[in-house]
Amino acid sequence: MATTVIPVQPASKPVNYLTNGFTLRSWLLTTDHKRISLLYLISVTAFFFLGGFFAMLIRLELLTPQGDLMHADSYNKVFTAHGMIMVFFFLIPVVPAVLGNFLVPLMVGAKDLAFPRINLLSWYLYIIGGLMMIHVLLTGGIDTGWTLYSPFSTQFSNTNVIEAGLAIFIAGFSSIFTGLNFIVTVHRMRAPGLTWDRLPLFVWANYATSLIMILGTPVVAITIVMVAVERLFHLGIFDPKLGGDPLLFQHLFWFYSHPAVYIMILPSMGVISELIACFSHKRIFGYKIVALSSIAIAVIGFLVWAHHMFVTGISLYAALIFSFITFFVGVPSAIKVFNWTATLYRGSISFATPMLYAFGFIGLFTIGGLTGLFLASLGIDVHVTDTYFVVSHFHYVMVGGVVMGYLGGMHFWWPKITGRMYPEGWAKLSALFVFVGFNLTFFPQFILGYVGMPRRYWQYPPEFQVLNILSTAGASVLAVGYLLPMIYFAWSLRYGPIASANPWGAAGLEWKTTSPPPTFNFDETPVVTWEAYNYDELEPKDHDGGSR
Ligand code: HEM
Ligand SMILES: [Cu+2]
Repeated sequence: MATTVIPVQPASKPVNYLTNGFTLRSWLLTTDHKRISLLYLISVTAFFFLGGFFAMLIRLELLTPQGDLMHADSYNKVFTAHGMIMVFFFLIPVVPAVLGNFLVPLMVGAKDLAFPRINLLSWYLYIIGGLMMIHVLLTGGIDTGWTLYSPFSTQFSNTNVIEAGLAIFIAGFSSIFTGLNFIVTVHRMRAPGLTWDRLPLFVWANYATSLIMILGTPVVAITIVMVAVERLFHLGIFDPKLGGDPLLFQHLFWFYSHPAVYIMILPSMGVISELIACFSHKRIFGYKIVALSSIAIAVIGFLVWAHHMFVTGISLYAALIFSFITFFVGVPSAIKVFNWTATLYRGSISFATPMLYAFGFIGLFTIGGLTGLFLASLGIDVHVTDTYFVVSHFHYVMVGGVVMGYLGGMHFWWPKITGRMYPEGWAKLSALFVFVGFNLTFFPQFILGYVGMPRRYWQYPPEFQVLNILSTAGASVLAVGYLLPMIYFAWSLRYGPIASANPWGAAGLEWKTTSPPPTFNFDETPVVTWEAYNYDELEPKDHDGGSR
């Protein structure tokens, strides 16, 4: 009698987005948003450490008042390299392109972003821009500062301004495409039942960021083209001798670059909302107003650019008005901070590493934001503009804010991204290093600026030395804090405990699929019938992660 024998399949590991093809080709030509996110993760991290290398050169130079590590020219090139790399190749892409790319489709319950190929194109544009920037550095560097101020950049600098500009221009398109992709995805691809008022705050934040990316980035792109055109053809755009106006450059530049600081911070704020909700096991207090405050920031951010120009000779009335409006941009940020604090109130708080970063964020961002209000006050700004006070302000928001949010998010979603837990003890230690190192680096700079140390000088009077030494010492501690996660994250890829689908007991669609997720994210389209952060209905976990 014939019996059909059904061959027994050897137990194979389930296919997920990581195991779905191992060739270089399957990575470099992927259209999977999760793989593209990892491509960004690797490249953005490389730029972070390159920018960090230049930061350490700056801090070493400033250890002594005489400036004996390098010449003035090299110093100009070093701080320009630091600023351009950190702003355009790290801070702007880091959270949207790494975490946003990974999470936005998962959080809205979609299979991928709306335009997967454009997503891949974005990464290539970023890489092309980045390689051009590196080429500039290898062939003599550029000395204009990251702001490229005219007339220096257009008439006097002998360095490669055009290629550096082109690098930024191309990276800008990467940013525009990412923004477009997010906007269309959020509008068109939400899972059934996922209404706007159920959307996770991280998605809201990326949505608002995308609006700024699309509306603002073309302005800086055009400005850079104008710089190139003026250098190449000597047209009078910014040069007064030819009928141009150097202030026009600053207006155009800051019309993008002020909103751009919110491109950097908003996604991190979104991360913080997710962390605070999860680790205090509560719905975010005032969910709606926190969501709308992202949009408010995006809108008001476009109205205040000239607060970077108080001492350029703009009319006193213009300065007064810009000073006045600048105070309003603090309001939505303050709303977020207040509402996070209110969420913590009576929450069942756990102190896992991501939450430590969230606390760090709140503290440092608050200092950064409040000193922003000092700078918004006309009289104070005239005193401290172009000093280390400003340097400290923006590092508190951009490093204290953006990087804290990013690291918090990386720890939180690491199990989702890799399927492994990181070692909690090491992570807490490095969070401590980051926080202490950060404050030791940048707090002295407030005082330095207040007592009159100008930024971008390579020498200084000896009385400023003690504070500079403190700052350099802090930078070394901070560097250790940033290197440690590299090591233990890499370690955890092999040795970390296997993570369950939802190791933190978190709400949100991304936790409803496996860790790491399958290629198309969900086996069947999820249907949402609950509010965001429905923590009341979820079992609390004791939040040490791991699989139980
Ligand atoms: C709370 C709201 C904020 C206010 C009121 C504010 C205000 C200001 C003002 C008035 C200046 C100009 C200072 C000067 O040049 O003399 C400034 C500089 C700066 N701010 Fe803020 N700021 C705020 C938040 C932020 C955030 C969130 C970021 C970044 C994530 C940021 C990044 C910067 C940068 C990069 C500069 C200096 C740019 C340069 O000259 O190189 N600020 N801020
Ligand atoms: Cu600004």
